[in-house]
Amino acid sequence: MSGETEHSIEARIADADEFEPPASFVEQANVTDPEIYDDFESEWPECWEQAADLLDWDTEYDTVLDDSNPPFFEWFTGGELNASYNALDRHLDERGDEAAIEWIGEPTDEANRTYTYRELHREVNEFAAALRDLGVGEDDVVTMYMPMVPELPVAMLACARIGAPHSVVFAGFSADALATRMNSADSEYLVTCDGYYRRGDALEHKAKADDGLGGVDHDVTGVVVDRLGDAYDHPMRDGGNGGATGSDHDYDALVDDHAGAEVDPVSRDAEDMLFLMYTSGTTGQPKGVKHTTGGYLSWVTWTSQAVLDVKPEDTYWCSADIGWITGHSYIVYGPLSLGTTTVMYEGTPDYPEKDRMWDIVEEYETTQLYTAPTAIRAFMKWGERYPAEHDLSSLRLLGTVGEPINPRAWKWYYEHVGDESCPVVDTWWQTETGGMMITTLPGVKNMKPGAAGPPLPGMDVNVVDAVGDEVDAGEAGYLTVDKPWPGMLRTLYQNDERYVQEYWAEYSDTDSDDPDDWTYFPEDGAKIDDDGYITVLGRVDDVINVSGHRLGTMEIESAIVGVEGVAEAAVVGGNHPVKGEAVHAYVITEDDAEGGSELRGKIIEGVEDAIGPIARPESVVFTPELPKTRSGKIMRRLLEDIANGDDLGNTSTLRNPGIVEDIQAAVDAGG
Ligand code: 6R9
Repeated sequence: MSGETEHSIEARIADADEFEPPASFVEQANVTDPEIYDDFESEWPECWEQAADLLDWDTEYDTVLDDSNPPFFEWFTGGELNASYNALDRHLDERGDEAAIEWIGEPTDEANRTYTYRELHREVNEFAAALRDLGVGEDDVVTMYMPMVPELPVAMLACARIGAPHSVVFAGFSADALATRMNSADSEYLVTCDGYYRRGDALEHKAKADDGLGGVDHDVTGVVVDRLGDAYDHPMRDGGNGGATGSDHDYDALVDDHAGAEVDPVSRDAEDMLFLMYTSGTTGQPKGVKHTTGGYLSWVTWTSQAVLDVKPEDTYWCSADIGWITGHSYIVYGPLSLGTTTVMYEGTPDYPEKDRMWDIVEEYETTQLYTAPTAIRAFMKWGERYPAEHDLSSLRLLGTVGEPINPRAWKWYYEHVGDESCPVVDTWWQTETGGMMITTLPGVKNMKPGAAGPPLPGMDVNVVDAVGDEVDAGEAGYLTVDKPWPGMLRTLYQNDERYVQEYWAEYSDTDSDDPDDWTYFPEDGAKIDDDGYITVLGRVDDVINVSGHRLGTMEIESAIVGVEGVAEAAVVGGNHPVKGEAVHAYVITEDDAEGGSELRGKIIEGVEDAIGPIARPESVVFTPELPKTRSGKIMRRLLEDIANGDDLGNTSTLRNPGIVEDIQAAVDAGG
């Protein structure tokens, strides 16, 4: 590149719409053979034996795919295995003294914690023994309401060891959200934490957990991790707590009491539940997505290897929170199954300075970084000098997940973080899919900023119109998946009917028992180009994606109408330069009362209490009416246009066309 000025490099990157994988990456990549696409297609579904072969099975499976009862597909049936054995025990001989987890707390003056595979194995065994003593049996759902502390993966793997499914609730969710999820799963055990650090403050989490337990309708045995020490003298329950009676136990004391204990990993049927993860959908009730042991673990292990190029000697970093599916699949299960070192960071990217991420990459010589577009847009805003101050040459691959990434942010990441020598994988997937579905295989395919890429090998993904016919290249349509895959959700917890309704009814012949008549609908819009690269356009249901976090408009609306003085509310997502989308609320007051700053404050508080600070509305606009169609449906599309400052187009089909201008005027006047 000699002679090329800084400016012209930028211009070249800005103009390019396709990038070849860097040769230095391809030379060493886990997957480099382009034939893999044709091979997987012709060998489907047996191609997925390759994924299952990455695991150790106690009993070999006899059938790769049982599709006799669609859409209740089953994978690797007859097989038995244990997820904690695959993540830990099998690495002990060769990698026992290598780091499994590098945990970095937010305060910079605190010692970081390294868990070797042997140490992690020991603590998982001890905690598994403790859980059993507390009464946890196979198939009992254990809830975890924990921030990014190492005891979270320990608890997940301890549950997996004894065959107890876990249900992790994001620590930023509210007490109410915890109660809803524990009630829905009939979960009688809660592992939680006294608190954690956020931008220098010690946040008191335990009081919030107790608040949540007040809304749980059965007894709950608790375990509390002491993260903050003297900084927070946290309450411990002893007997009563409103709704849920029960007592709390100190995590460290339990582990000490079981020092040296060994617990044989329970052989789980491939189709046994590994965990539940609640996620937002169209209705107010969160959906309990069920993932299984064999299919899920195969899927996240295979994709970690093929897409994230994980190797045992790597120091791999996914900066998601384990409270979301990305952390489950790509901080815990995928990387540990491959025996690599996985990094866990407690805090935010801008504490104490805006270079914290780069500081960590440099210090730990991180080889991969997998993060969200919202973070990349924030890095861009802060400026290129922060990554430039650090040696990031250890990085080999970059990844993004959670929302569409705009080409400008993609290129910034590629240039300023990856130094043009790391492929960027833009990975499309969902809580329900378990792991990645659409993205480039980084050692094989060219990258096109803005497009996630072609479907992974073995995937049958299409972009169709409203009646299911494939749309032409370049046209917007709906994403569909026509063949099952091992990592797919199996059902919604105790609600098979809703599972069929939510994901299959739209494009399937639901009376048919021919698997070819069944199509999975992820509720995303998309378009496809002539090379089969898919650009995902975003949700087509009532889900808002704020900083890569899925929020249901109905959940937010019901929180708002729960506030005294509110009669009706509509919530939409508007564009936001950093968060991707932001929440905008349009509210009708009771008795035509004037909405003022006091009510606005209560509405914001109501949303934070019901869901969490991530759902906090960016704007609250009071209006005497909402725009409605003649049949009485709220025209959210128009409210979105208002939120985005777009032209309003045709409003004549409204029952109350004048209202749109009134709302617009209210917005212009500052709400
Ligand atoms: C893994 C995860 C799923 C929704 C999904 C889509 C959006 C995720 C994306 C993407 C465009 C990508 N999404 N990855 N959109 N490009 N690379 O995020 O799961 O929290 O369930 O969200 O996120 O809209 O339907 P989840």
